[in-house]
Amino acid sequence: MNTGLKNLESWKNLEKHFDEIKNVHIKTLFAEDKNRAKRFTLNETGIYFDFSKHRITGETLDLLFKLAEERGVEKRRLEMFAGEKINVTEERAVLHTALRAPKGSEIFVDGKNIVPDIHSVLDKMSAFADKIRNGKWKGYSGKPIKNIINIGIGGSDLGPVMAYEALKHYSDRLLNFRFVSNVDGSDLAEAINGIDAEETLFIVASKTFTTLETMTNAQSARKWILSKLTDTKAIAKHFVALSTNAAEVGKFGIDTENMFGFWDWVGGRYSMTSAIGLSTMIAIGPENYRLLLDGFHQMDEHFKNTPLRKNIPVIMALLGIWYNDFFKAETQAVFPYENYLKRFPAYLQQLTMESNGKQTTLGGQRVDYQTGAIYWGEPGTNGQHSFYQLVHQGTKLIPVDFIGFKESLNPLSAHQDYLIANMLAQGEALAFGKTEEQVRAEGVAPELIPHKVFDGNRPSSTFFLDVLTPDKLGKLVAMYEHSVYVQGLIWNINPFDQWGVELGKVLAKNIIPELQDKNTELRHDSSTNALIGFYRR
Ligand code: G6Q
Repeated sequence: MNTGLKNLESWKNLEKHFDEIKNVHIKTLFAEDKNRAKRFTLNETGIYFDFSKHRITGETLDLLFKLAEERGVEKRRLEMFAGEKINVTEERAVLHTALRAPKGSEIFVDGKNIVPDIHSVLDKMSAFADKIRNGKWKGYSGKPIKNIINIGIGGSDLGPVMAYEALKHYSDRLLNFRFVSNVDGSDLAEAINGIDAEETLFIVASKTFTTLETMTNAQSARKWILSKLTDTKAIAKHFVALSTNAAEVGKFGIDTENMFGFWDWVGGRYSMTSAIGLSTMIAIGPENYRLLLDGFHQMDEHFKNTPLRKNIPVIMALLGIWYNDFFKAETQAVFPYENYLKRFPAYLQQLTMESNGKQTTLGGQRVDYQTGAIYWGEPGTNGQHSFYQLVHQGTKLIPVDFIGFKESLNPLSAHQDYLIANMLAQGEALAFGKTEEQVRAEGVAPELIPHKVFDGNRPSSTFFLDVLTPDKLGKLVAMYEHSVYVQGLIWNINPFDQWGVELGKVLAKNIIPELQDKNTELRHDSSTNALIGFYRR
């Protein structure tokens, strides 16, 4: 089926251009242009973004920007900020950017300015976070809270865990944070192991408040609290909810006074700056949390107002299209050289893959091109001692995002120099490689020469920042959020729905009673029937 993307003039020109450039080596591109690094670097909002080590020329970028223009990116980015219902399959506005809009801004949904409500939730969160942090909020038996356990999954878990880990340096070390997501009982069991119920607060984070995993964990947590504190009045002191569903929160027994709300125009994986960020706020304090929001907002403004050619998320998105759709690269690696960002790749996996892992255009046609790449990654130097081998000498083309910071939050002798030297060396090695001649000149035995050759020509972006602060984290997350949106615009898909997660949930609901009642007749395929039989026995 022809969806029209490939008929665009810019797309056709990109195809032709790809044929001309596909075998050109990054080394040649650098040799031909002494100004290349400068030409292909931006320094915006405190992010130094070097995209010179890519298999692109000025012409490639011109054509990619043309593609973005033909797809209406300039105008359509504004539709998101204006609250248009761009999530067409769910008929919703997409306004995570409003969550970090400064007080006094005006953003309308169905004729109502939503900014005052956003700030009143933020104020309520701040007051609550302060009470936990200064010990004024007491558990049922009068002890202050020491343990905070966030129960949530997907978008109600990955943002909070990632942000907690990323900003641990700024967190109150007298508080102990844990995150429970998996319906596997071991997750909750380990989270409550060895801690005192009297000092524990559960944050039940669920937009819908109906998610099987979260509700199952929350019910078991409730039983645990009651097994220790016996009185149901204890629930009000040990449970708060982050949700859009007040009715279900009430049914669970949580006082809606202790509920922090958000709205249907916040998608799960875009919700870390909504009430879902409560655990982050308790950890780092309201002031630092405001800095985090401010960082997000600065990147929102950059994306919204900056011409495409100077726009970091737009360029990232277009480079992704270039590799995904022309070079047919299947994956995109993200390697942070900052240990606190160890959960950042996992967070990005949901953001990118749940958003752009789509096969249907906005108009309902099957796409006739590749959409979202597989995102993966680990902190840098650890990766070097495991999978980088494949990135350097394997048979697959893997574009890489390196993320590093000049300053360490824990300066220890020469650690930071070693860390950053490694990041820079990896980008250099990937791009420039090592030729047969160079290997031979080193006196390597002839039979080993082919094993020691590095072809290079492996592309990477480097994002270099000064130091990991809350606002820098906000900028980095928003940068990826917006690049995901731009890719969605180019592919004409909806990055804001997630129908692909439904089928498995429905089938699991059918299987649960079959596991519990051994006498029900099984009507699945022979493989599923046999597996259920094995479990039953
Ligand atoms: C994210 C998805 C999904 C969602 C979880 C949790 O965009 O919608 O990951 O966040 O399924 O949903 P609840 O917050 O409703 O429990």
